[in-house]
Amino acid sequence: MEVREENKTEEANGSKQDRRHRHHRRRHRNKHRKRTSDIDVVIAKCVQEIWQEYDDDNSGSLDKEETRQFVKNTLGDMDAGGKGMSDEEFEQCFIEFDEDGSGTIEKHEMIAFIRNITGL
Ligand SMILES: [Ca+2]
Repeated sequence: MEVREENKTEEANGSKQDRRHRHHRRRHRNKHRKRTSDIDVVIAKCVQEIWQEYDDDNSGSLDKEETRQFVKNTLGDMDAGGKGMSDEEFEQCFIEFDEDGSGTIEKHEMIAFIRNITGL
């Protein structure tokens, strides 16, 4: 919508060549900016939803039991065998989550973890 309106304005002004050049540059910039912010927005929204569902005591971070529920419900579904995750596997997973070893998962640790497993 916004881009279309800008194009219209540019068609009224400037030479054909100028217009094409400017248009190309702007598209390139927009593409880059959009890609970065889209991922941030999606991950932030994802973390928001996780916290709404799993941060039962609204502490702002997930303790081990809250994280266990999240891992069981979310990552457990990805397990092709459907047998879920063993306690040992969960402990390993929690250590990876809890970067600073505080015993709770903060939002930035969840964001880092999501980026890590999705490769974003
Ligand atoms: Ca932590």
